[in-house]
Amino acid sequence: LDISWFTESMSLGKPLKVEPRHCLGDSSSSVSSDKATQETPSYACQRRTPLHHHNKEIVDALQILALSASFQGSEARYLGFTRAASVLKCLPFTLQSAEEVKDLQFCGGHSKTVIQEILEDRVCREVEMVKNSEHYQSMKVLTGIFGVGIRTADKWYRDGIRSLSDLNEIEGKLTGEQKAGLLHYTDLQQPVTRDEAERVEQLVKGALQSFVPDVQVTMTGGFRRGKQEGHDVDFLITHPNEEALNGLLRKAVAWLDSKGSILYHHIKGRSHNFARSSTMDGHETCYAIFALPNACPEKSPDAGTIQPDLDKSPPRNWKAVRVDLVVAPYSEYSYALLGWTGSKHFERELRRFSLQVKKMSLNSHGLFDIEKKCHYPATSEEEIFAHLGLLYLTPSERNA
Ligand code: DCT
Ligand code: MG
Repeated sequence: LDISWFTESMSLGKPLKVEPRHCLGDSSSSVSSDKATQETPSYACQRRTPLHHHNKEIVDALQILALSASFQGSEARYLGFTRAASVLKCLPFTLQSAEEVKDLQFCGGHSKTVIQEILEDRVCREVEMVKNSEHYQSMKVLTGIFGVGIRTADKWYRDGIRSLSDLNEIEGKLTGEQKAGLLHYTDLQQPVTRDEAERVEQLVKGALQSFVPDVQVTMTGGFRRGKQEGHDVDFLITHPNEEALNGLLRKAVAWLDSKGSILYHHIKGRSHNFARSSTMDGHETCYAIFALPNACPEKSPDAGTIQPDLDKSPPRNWKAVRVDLVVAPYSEYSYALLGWTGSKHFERELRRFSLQVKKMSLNSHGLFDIEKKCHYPATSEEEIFAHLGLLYLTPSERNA
């Protein structure tokens, strides 16, 4: 199978020979026509990755194995499966045979076995085993709690905790975040729809604008990449006048809280003394659980008639929704927007590319040239891609 047309489309219109440390946008890159299959760009930030693709079954399987590897603390295996899945998301056709991936980057070895099994048998035994394993199932439930990471969940697992009800035994040891996560577990397991995200946006904008009328609020994360559902709603807040941002997040959150819109919140202050060259993110951030009122409040049934079951609690007219609010100074806004749009794998690859290929450190505050020891200001995402010598990818092309 000649997949040069595919690799061309993946590599943003330019068939380029991938050298070690190759940078897609570089005009100096040499063109190779014979070894088209070596042309798959190494880094996900060099490929257009759409939201919808042609190999869902295989990608889902590889992502289950990636998740399972991360549950077992194997970063290398997590990355291996994630990279294979990410490359397949760019494939503009449905795979028919494992032969078709033989020269694709990251799709050899273990991943190829998985691809082959799914193509031949429709199922992969290893994936089925993982899905049925007690460790995977428990870790999925436990890491699904807001405030519980892999390390905590794994420690709990080793202490014999398997399910949410087992957590009653250690309730006193849970953090405030975890208690709130447990309390609203069922709601938070439900995906947030775009309609709900837009209603959260109205709430957030209303609160912020009551203090600063021309504050800029942008929905980021998966919704900005075109997803119709997400596990939370992410917002980025900025204003050309930095003074206007001082204390704004706390005031707006307190205002929402006073209206009963907040079930839980935790504000992480802005880190003033963090190294701008590090990959850490020091923006002021609020991690919250909102009580989002239902779109159409249900009318109380037959007001005035006697209710048969008076003990029944009234139907709830709200849903718990996870919300992240991030404040970025205007000068860092484009970097924060790029950093908070994701996907997670795309961001990871962008930072890896910056460091390995460009010797630059990228984070949500800026871009630092390690050799020249200077920062690159940017007023748009396009400028950041240009600083990195990459062709621009729209948010919907960053679903790596
Ligand atoms: N992010 C990142 N690295 C992380 C976590 C987050 O770069 N470890 C960035 C990328 C996405 C953005 O922050 C928002 O994070 P999530 O809400 O976790 O991701 P999402 O793509 O919005 O996913 P979902 O649609 O499920 O909310
Ligand atoms: Mg999100």
